[in-house]
Amino acid sequence: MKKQSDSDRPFIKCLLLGLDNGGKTSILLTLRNKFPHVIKLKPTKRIERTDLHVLGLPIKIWDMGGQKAYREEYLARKEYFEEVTLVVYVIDITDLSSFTESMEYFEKILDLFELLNTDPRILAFFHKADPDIKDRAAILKNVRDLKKQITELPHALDITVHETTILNPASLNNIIVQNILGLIPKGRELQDTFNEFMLKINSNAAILLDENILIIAKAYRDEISGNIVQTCGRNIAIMSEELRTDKHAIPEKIEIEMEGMVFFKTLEYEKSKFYLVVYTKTTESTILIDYELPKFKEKLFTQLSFYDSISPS
Ligand SMILES: Nc1nc2c(ncn2[C@@H]2O[C@H](COP(=O)(O)OP(=O)(O)O)[C@@H](O)[C@H]2O)c(=O)[nH]1
Ligand SMILES: [Mg+2]
Repeated sequence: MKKQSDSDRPFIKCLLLGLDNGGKTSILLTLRNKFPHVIKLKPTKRIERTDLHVLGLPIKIWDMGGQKAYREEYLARKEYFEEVTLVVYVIDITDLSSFTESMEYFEKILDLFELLNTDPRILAFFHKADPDIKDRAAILKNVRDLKKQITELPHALDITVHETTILNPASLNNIIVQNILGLIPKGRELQDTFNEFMLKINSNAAILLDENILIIAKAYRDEISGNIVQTCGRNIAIMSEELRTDKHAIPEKIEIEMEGMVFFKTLEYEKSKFYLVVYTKTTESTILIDYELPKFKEKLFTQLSFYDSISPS
């Protein structure tokens, strides 16, 4: 295993932890924009690593098995937990019988971080919160109980809770990427530029995707508009990528009428591509977008030209 000190480039180390069968590998595949529900998964043996790039910064995600024997091995080897920036702890909210064991493991992990004096950002994923079951009384009760147990953990570490499902890949991507972007200066600057653009174009929601279809900036006026722009944006971007791979014509701009308008535009910058998706309910916005887009592009590309100077804060 290559240690962080062997590498001269900065990177972010992210651990995916939790009991086996919780959904870790499925989450990882979703991040790679594969479709996990059509793949039969085998239990992860030991550790599987995936590299993502967010704004040019390598993100190394380690999927840490989850079977009992492996869990004990990880806990015995502190180096796994060293220099970790982000931890995603996955709990299957449909499996009440696993809660006690899962919370015990979670607590041991938090103990280790305290012992190592590291302070990673910690996300608890209440996973398998599929739309058709998440409002059932039994699931709501599970969520309440787990939240209570998490707030009662004897740790100073800040843990944020997210209900997740692989049936909503846009939201999964968003949670992870936003947390990573929040940790790097370039990510925060980009978000500021995007907020400014959003104010000027007076729209309901807008996102900027990179070519891996990860949301690298977003601004919503309300949650429904946010969901519309994410769902449309992700799927049109996938369509566009597939057309490109098959060497068909690539749409430069797409418009969809939908209680308003969704605009999808490809922005090319040197060898990279970005996708801008905007949802708006006023015709005034469409004029504003045309007017503001060149200025926004210029500012965005100036910021992105400092790729190499990105480093974790
Ligand atoms: N209903 C539902 N099933 C899921 C979800 N995520 C994963 N699964 C299923 O849960 C099982 C275990 O998933 P896997 O990713 O192998 O878990 P891991 O052991 O933590 O890596 C598989 O059958 C997945 O298809 C989800 O969001 N909803
Ligand atoms: Mg697995």
